[in-house]
Amino acid sequence: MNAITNVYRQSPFWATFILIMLKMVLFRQFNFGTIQIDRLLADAAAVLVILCVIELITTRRWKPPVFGVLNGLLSLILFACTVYFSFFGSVPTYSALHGLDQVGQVKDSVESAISIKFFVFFLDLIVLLVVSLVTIRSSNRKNGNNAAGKPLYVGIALIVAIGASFLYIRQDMDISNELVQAERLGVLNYQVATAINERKENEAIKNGDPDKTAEELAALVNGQYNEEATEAGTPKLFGAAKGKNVIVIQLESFQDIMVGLKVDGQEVTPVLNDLIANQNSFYFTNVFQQIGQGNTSDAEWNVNTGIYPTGTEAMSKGYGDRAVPALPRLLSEEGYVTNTFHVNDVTFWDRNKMYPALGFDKYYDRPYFNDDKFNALGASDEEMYRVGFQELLKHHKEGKPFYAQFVTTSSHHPFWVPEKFKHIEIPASLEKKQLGYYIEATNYTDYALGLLIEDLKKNDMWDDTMLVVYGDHFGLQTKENPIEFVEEELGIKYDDRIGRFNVPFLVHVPGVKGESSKQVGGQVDVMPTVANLLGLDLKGKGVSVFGKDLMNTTKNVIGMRYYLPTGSFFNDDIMFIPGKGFDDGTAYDIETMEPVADFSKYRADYDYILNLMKLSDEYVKLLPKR
Ligand code: GP9
Ligand code: MN
Repeated sequence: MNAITNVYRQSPFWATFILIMLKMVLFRQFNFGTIQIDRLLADAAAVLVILCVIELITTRRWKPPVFGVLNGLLSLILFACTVYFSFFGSVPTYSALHGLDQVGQVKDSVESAISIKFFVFFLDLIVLLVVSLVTIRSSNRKNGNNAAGKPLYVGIALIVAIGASFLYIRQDMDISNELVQAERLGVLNYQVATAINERKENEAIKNGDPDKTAEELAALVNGQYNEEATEAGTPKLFGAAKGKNVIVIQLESFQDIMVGLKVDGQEVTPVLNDLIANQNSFYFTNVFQQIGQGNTSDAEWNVNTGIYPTGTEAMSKGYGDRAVPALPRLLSEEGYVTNTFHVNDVTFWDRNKMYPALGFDKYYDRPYFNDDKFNALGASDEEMYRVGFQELLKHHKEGKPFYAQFVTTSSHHPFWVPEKFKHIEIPASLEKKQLGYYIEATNYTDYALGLLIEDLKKNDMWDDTMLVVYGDHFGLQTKENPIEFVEEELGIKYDDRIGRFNVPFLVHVPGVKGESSKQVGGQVDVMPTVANLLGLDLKGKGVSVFGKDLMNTTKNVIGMRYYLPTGSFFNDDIMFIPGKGFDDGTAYDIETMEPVADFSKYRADYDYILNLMKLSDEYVKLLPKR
């Protein structure tokens, strides 16, 4: 024991360096699955910068404990980043710290992302702590209060390490794929690269002009992807729901695979199935999630604004101080009452800022609902609809058209449905499995929606109301639901990207015969689609959107970031994920989900989507403050 203490006391710098580098190796293995020596050198440079600074500013006596604390801090960062990676599939940047206050509420989800092996990051610390406690009394305390030793060498090492880090960062600065960039630079240098890029972007935007951005957007879209702009006349179904009430339902963690699925002969989504098969709804089977760091709240943002989440922060947090030309704001101007309903606290994900930013007149959150203790987020979906419907009925009786959004939560991870709320029997093979819980939860969500529809019908409101339904994001974690297992249990074709990111999108327009469509789309397409049906002339109002009206689209490209690296897109044929750039990327056929070897003809789509998302970021950053 004394030997360990002595080694550590003699050279806390080197001991810490070696220990942290071992953890960097582990970090790469856990997250990237590979360890390359040249990449470890990038880590080493960054670690040396930190250690040299500490070495220079700490007196000898304090070095052992200070290096110990530093080791602890870095270990905690590596541990947290690994847990985050296992849940989101990306390396977090410093901006994810904003979300820390939310962690308590999604405790169950965080716990499920922690694997016992991740605790190995703390093993040495435990050993060091125990050993130093045991030997502390017997240690001779001849370490005086000297200044740091050999400052010249340390200074030179610091300059070399900063220089090396700088060179690494400069070389990989422009890689748009965050995952590749993080892997190449290492977790620490990656933070620096992100900060530099963000600063550059903000500088450029400070001198930006919203009209110029709108012009560039029009040129980009008209140049390549806007066939409706070249056609004469009004778009198809323009104003088909003009003056109607609008109810927009966001289904929590709802994947499209659940729609139409049967288990043991029972329909999992009888209500949605009925809307599609018997009630003439439009149903888009190839729509994909596009949320960023704000998760559920970002989906609310996407569908109301048609603007991409920047991915670097929750839109509610970053842009809650703006006046966004979103559907609620535009419809308020048309005389609509605009309400949103969500059983959780409105402060969760800063919705208290986002809702006014989107232009909602009023929000209904936790205090408005009787807590029937459905799950950690609060009351059940049926309680949300019960309260919400009473409000809508009032508007109806007062003759006011309304735009109402409902954000469901009953199918939130970990998908446990209290016994008395269950409406489906899952097969024995799925008992106590996440997939089994997921079926029960999505089935309940569907059931509760059915209650709202019944209320609307009973009160003669159904024929005056357009209903829009979509999913916010995936629910099934791949770790707990291996692809073969899902395919075998559900008897479907599935994969963990195309299949997992595919969410339902349905629109029921009273008196209009809808149909199912394979047209590819994303959540940013919801706003222009709904606007067209309501007869809102976005262009005429000077509103820019970054999605397309799916009723008038036959060619589409939508971008995804955060859950996939920037530059990833879905078009009508493939899902594409870039490597360092386009050429070393990978593509999968949307229909078969099989790899596509030659994707060279889609290069223009890659350039287009990078440009489009850049313009979207510019546009949102230039939006006026409220
Ligand atoms: C509920 C919601 C949580 O308030 O924000 O959903 P998540 O973002 O964890 O999917
Ligand atoms: Mn969600």
